[in-house]
Amino acid sequence: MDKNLIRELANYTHNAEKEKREIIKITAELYPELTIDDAYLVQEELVRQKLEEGKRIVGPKMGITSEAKMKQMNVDDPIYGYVFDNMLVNEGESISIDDYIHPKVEPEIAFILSRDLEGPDVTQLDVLRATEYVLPAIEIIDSRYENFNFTLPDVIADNTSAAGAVFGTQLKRPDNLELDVVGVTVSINGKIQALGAGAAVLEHPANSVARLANMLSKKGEKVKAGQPILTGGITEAVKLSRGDYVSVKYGGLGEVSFFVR
Ligand code: OOG
Ligand code: MG
Repeated sequence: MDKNLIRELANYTHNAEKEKREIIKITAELYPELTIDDAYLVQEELVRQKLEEGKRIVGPKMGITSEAKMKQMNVDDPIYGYVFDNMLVNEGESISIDDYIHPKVEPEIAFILSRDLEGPDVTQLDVLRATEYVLPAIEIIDSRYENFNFTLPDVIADNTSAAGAVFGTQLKRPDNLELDVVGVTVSINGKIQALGAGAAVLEHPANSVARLANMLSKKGEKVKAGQPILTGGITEAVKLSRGDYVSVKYGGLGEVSFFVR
């Protein structure tokens, strides 16, 4: 794909994010031929632009790793993107709904590795052996596309809807956890809106990290030690409104919460 076109498409989603406004998906009219490989080139350019603006990568995120997400978004393959430092929300604090377009939340289990993992043959066991901590997390997604309507290439070129992340403060060693049978509830103002178990994510959240390492290896990249890795929404995403108190509770992993003002 032509360098100018890559830049044009990266500007398209990046400007929408900065201006907090909805856009029509790229594949509707702008460039219907966009492939998944092209879309990752657009994402790379978007990441480059953000780094140039002085933002920092906090860690990678996997998306569309559960059946619930595949059904809700009508797409069917795991994808990856990046969480940046300006997206971080401290546990227990509040966000302003005005800083987003149409935000939703997803309950996710995050991993922190003690050593780098390089694909293409990383397994679940490799991930568990390399995991220093797991922690409860909430991802805030905010697709720049109208009505969250996109194809896989569109959402990849939009940094997989990344808009916020709340990492829990309770870090757990993975040794005594069975992450596939960890249950999770998502409550808004005390009422449960979604629930699931870790196994919803590729049968075990560690598989999501393995998949990420194996996907990144196609670009000669690896999953780095020390960065929190979001493994993907366990349940469907839940829409946010002003005045919401969002609380996500995990069996054995703790709880993460924040407010929407
Ligand atoms: C795309 C991002 C999906 C996840 O955890 O599945 C994602 C979207 O649904 O807008 O982050
Ligand atoms: Mg997510």
